[in-house]
Amino acid sequence: MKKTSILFLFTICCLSAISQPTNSGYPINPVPFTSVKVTDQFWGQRLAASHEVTIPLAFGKCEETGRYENFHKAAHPSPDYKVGGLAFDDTDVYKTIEGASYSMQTWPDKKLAQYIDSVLTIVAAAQEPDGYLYTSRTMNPQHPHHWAGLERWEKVEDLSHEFYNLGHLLEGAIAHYQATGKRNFLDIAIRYADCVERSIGDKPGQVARVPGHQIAEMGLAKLYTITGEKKYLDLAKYFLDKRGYTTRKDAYSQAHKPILEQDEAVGHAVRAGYMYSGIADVAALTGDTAYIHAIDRIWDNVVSKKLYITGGIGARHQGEAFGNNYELPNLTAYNETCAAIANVYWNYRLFLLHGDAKYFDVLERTLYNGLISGVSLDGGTFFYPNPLESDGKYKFNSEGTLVRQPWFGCACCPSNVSRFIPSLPGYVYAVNNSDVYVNLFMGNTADLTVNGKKVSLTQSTDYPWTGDIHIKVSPRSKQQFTLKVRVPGWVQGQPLPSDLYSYADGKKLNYTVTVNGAKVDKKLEKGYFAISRQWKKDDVVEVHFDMEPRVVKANDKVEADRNKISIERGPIVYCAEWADNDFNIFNVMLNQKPEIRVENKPDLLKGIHQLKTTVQLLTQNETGRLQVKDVTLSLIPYYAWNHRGSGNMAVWLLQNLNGLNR
Ligand code: FUB
Ligand code: ZN
Repeated sequence: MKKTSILFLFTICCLSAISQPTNSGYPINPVPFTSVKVTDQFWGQRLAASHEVTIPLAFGKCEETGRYENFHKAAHPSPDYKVGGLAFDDTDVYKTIEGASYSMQTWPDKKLAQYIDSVLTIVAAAQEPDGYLYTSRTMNPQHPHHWAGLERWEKVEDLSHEFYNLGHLLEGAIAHYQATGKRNFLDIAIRYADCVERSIGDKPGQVARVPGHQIAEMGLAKLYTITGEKKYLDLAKYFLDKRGYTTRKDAYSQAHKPILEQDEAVGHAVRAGYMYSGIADVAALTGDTAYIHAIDRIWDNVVSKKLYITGGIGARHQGEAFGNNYELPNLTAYNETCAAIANVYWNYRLFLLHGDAKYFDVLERTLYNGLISGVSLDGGTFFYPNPLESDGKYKFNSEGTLVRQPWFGCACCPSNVSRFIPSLPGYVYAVNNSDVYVNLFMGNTADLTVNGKKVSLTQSTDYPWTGDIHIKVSPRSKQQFTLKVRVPGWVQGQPLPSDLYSYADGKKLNYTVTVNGAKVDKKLEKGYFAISRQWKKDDVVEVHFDMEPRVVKANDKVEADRNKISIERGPIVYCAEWADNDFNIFNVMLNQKPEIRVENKPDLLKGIHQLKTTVQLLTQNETGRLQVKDVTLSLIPYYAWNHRGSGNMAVWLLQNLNGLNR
């Protein structure tokens, strides 16, 4: 038999061994990352950087920093081992394999696949006979990691991260299985999930525990969807239902009250974002509307009171946590990169539940700004916090460095970037019966199934620099369906679906849609331009969004942004940085009606559109008298800041003298 047919048979066997796969439970079906090939300039660069730099770097760091060694040690335990590092270091290995699995869809890579298999052999060897997989204990059970306690699960509600490790193990293993059809990672993950499922609960012999750090809920719900085994969904729901009823009862961990009573985003932002995502997954699969109401309420709170203009969440350094309502400081904004990723997960799931474009408005804002600011353009260095202002001196802690770093002692952000960026193709489209959603704009080719029939879509665009998008729609044969093109809030005059921010320049942007050259009447459904017709091969949809620089003001209740404005264009939030301006950007006053020019700079920061505007620069002469002169202020996309060293940077810029009094 030829090699290829052996592989084919093997793949089929692997796939068929999974019993009764179910769907995601969401009314709207994601179009998976395996069906979309990105051909885009903007995202193509990021995906290539992820493949060529981020993922090899993360694997290299896992090796160099002893993360693989931990699995080796767990395979051969010894009372002499001193358990160091962090109790969730195993997850960096799982997250990097997850990212590599997505990435290999775009760049099939036999060597990488073999490397992953060799890593998985080491991981499998570390698993205890009953499935328990936690190197921080197994390598030396008498002296486990000081966060773990002498008994399994003893400190899982505090800091042991045993369930957090399970969550990332499941996420990584399922992505690997979906991408490769191989079960070597999935089987490890199932064995650990079974171990937890047997141990946790209210039955005799079990212990009642919830995760100190959420994410297992998402992983378990996903495991249910691919295996059809209800016990995994039950465990995910148990973790949620039990929250607030065990010994853990604090806001840091969103356990201050039962989930159904929560209406404000509090505590550690990554924990929160993962929990809200897990709630959405479980609600979709169980039809529990009370859970949906809870996350809808919390989402309203975030979007109207706790979201940065960059889409970042988690204002406070202390506890890596949400602040109070309207507490959105700029210099000290924490905005962990992982929290931005969690915000994308959550908003994506709310879209899948409700089919409303407003969730993608939040997602897009986060994606293009506060998320990708967390990784350098070359994919090789990372930010942990993502502040909206810098004086080139303020540092959060050892991880809150002044320039992006290749890795951190706590490497959650680099490894999260490793897994998130290559998963991006999975966010572009979605399908619900005869509705096809176009949610993100980027060059790609995609194969969708609409009402059981194959439809190909080809997008080409220069987005986010222009608002022109060309979509070729090609069903195999003539087919009736509705193409729903998202009309972003920013083109409809609303930065976010709340009154937290508003445009302050009085401009009105326009947008048009044509099909095969003929204009289509505007018919917006939940923020989507809906085109229902009998589609035929090579139909062409042309979308145009006016893209102009916009002036944004924050709600007056946001003290940090009073008397200031920020500037954006399309989905991109801009900032002023020292490297483009040979004066102190904190001493400039923007005009009341700034005129902003757009300049295409293909050679700057991997190609950007720069914005320029005339501002008044305040200086003092030798006697201390104020002097005012007009200068040109240059702005760059916020995501691209800090590529030329550290120094002054600001997203919110002074527009009124009153701002100086604060
Ligand atoms: O606890 C695991 C990860 O470490 C969290 O998600 C991050 O915020 C960091 O604290
Ligand atoms: Zn992180």
